[in-house]
Amino acid sequence: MPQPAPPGPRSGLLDRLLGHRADAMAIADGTTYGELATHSAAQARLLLAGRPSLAGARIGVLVPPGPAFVQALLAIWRAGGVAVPLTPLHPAPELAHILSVSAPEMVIVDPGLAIHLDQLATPPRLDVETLLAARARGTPPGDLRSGGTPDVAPPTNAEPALMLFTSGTTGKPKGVRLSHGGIAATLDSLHQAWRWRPDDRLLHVLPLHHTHGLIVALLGALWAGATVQFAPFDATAVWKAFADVSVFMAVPTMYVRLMEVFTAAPPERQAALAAGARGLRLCTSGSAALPAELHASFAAATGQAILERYGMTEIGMALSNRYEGPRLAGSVGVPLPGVTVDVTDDDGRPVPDGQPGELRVRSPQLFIDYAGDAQATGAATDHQGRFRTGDTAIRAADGSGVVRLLGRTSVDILKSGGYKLSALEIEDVLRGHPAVADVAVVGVPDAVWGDRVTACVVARAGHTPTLEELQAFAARTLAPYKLPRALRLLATLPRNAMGKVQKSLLK
Ligand code: MCA
Ligand code: AMP
Repeated sequence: MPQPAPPGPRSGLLDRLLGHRADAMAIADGTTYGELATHSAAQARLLLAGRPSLAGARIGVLVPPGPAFVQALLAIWRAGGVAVPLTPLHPAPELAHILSVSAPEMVIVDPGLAIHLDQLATPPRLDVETLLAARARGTPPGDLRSGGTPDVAPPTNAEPALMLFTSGTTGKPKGVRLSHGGIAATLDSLHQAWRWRPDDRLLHVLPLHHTHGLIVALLGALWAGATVQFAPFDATAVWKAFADVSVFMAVPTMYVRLMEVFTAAPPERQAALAAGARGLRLCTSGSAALPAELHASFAAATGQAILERYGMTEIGMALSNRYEGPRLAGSVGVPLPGVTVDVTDDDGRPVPDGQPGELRVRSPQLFIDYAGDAQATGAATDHQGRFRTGDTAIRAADGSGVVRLLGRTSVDILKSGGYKLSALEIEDVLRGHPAVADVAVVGVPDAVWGDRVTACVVARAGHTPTLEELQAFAARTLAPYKLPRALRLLATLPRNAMGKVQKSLLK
């Protein structure tokens, strides 16, 4: 028996993504918005297999960036499911953790990536080609909005749409549940702030298992009815592609790589590269601090003032430099539409402008919860409903409201190439190495990566572990971007009277 649709307004996110002009180009390979809408209806029906709704069931997606990923995402959402993006960068133990927390009822898999699931006890797999073929079998297109498929109950704004995994100060990565309404709030806010246009074309080079690549970039463009051009990140190719696009979004490490290519090029080649970049409407940076010198060198090369913004998996996007400018190097700007932020002391009381404190955020974009972790969810927000970011910030004393970030309140959270890492998670793995008696992981400032993951190791008697050995050992468990990039062998780790490692001394 079909069940009635859950109460509440239905997903504004889906309404928006499916409501664009049918002949407008969604993806640069030629996929139109009309095709995304009609095919995803047929594909949703395949996932439903006769049920009225997936009713919040999780569906894993191990599919590379491209039109198939977008189709899978829309199909899952139309069927009332929660998408869990997976990445082949994760070795089996990390995938196993994600699958254990998210407990998907099915994983949609690209045949080329299926090998990554082979060692794992996974739920049933659906070959993405089979999903895509749902249109080819001539399933009549339906339209959830017009009631063309009365057997399907569309999701509401309050329902979960995504589960994204992010590192915290304790334990393994947590599954952050984001709602349709929360994601829509992020996209609506960025749409206003950054003046997205339907004739924009986004060069998309970011991974899709995090907020930056998935929500800010991919869905940001699709919300606007713009065109997405996917490409793996390659600095030389990006310079070439600039001439064909209007928007580019990246983490600071990518701008470092771009400037390496530019600096190494002879003058006439530099002129050609710069000419391509000059036509961009918008270049943004986020996920980690963009060094002021990098902002300046990119501007000198291309005439583009990179617009830096700040966000977090749990809070969506909170702060951004103003589109109209000035785009201040070393600052993350002012609250985005719909967002309010406080810079507070430990008790949550706002500190005066010009003084540092913890950034706390109130926003319709906030997450639902950490999946299966009520305690962590409760601790993340204060009694006023503000999310405690763990980022230390300062608001300019000149009354402009402009915020600068000073770092993290916890030394155990690192950012490498835009990826958030838990020092404790890496330490736990390294401690399992037979030559390691004790270990502390710290982030040492690095011009390319932001934080350089540095393992400070006390070796067991008679052992001298090398960096390569530790990397090879940890690579069985951890994604490549979490591996230590430097090793310091020490006789002891500095500890305070309580026995806690003094990481500031190690750094
Ligand atoms: C790759 N490597 C890394 C990293 N990435 N090492 C440390 N940190 C990393 N992030 C290693 C590889 O394992 C390899 O090591 C060597 O560097 C070269 O690899 P390659 O892939 O060629 O690196 P790259 O292309 O030069 O640069 C990496 C990258 C990548 C493209 C910048 O890290 C990346 O895609 N970062 C984006 C992360 C992201 O999207 N974060 C958003 C989180 P070896 O030589 O030993 O094999 S969402 C978020 O933060 C919030 C919401 C927000 O505000 O956006
Ligand atoms: P994630 O958990 O991957 O969503 O990462 C969120 C964290 O990235 C934030 O808490 C910040 O520490 C960091 N971050 C994001 N944007 C910026 C930025 N523009 N400058 C400095 N740090 C940033």
